[in-house]
Amino acid sequence: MSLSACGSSEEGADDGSITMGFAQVGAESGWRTANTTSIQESAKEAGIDLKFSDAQQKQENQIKSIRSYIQQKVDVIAFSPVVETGWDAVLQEAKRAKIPVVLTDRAVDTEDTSLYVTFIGSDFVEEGEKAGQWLVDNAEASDVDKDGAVNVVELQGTTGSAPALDRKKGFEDVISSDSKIKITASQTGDFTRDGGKQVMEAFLQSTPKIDVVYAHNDDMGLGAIEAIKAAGKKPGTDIKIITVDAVKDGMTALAAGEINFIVECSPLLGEQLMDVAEKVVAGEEVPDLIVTEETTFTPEQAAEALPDRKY
Ligand code: GZL
Ligand code: ZN
Repeated sequence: MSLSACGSSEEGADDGSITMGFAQVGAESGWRTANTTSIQESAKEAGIDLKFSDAQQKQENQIKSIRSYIQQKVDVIAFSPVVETGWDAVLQEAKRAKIPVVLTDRAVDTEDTSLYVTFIGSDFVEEGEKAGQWLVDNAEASDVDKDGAVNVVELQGTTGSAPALDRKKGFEDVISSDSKIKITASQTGDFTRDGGKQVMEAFLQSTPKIDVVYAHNDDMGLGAIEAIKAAGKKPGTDIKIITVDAVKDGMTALAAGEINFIVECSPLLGEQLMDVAEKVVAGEEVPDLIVTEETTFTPEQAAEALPDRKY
């Protein structure tokens, strides 16, 4: 088999550059768009040949992409699993093909941790705890209704996804310390603005008194704001809103007082991913968990941070 000057044999580029196959969840939210940009730009900067796919939030599409990367014999596979379970078979295939797999953003729930090299992303339970702690610290008399309760409605992320499961867990763990705070309704809005709006419309119809919305991401919170306004109520005042992500549109609503508190979840994982990929392909040791640094924002802090926000 003759190799052309660049010798692009089927083993991917053999001119020392690395070929990565990345199977992205979709393009469901501002966070996801920023995450995709970070991955694509970082690959370019690192000189890594990136093959990229968008699964439109469907697990079977992500599995198909991973299988095609295995066929193409890429040097490394990376992906953000849309849900936690159902990955063992395809990850076994990658292992048999001796292609290392790096998880970014969302985790998988598997016994066999040899199926991936490392996980780069946030601690979603901690994000939920930060959201719950803000509510415990800031629930005030105006939020308590006549029967002494602070009624929370929850807009969950994608059913079965690590961020939805863990942000719920962290939030509930913390608010359980204050018997006044109750989650009176909880439903998935699938991390999209439209999903958040539709579920919030239903909550406003069915739930007598809503004091607080806890949305697992900014986009669903922004959808809830549309529904709250359409119902003639003031978001951030009549109904308090807590979200997670801190993307530009969320931070803008926060600075305007329509959202009360945002827990940051950084989408800028690209650089760390490319660094890990280079080490993994070179056979170097990498930590089996790389947690991203992130903070929280009040309206004042959002107003200050907005000018320099990259996404
Ligand atoms: C979190 C990420 C979530 C974001 C949502 O790391 O998986 O998915 O919070 C995105 O905005 O859709
Ligand atoms: Zn070559």
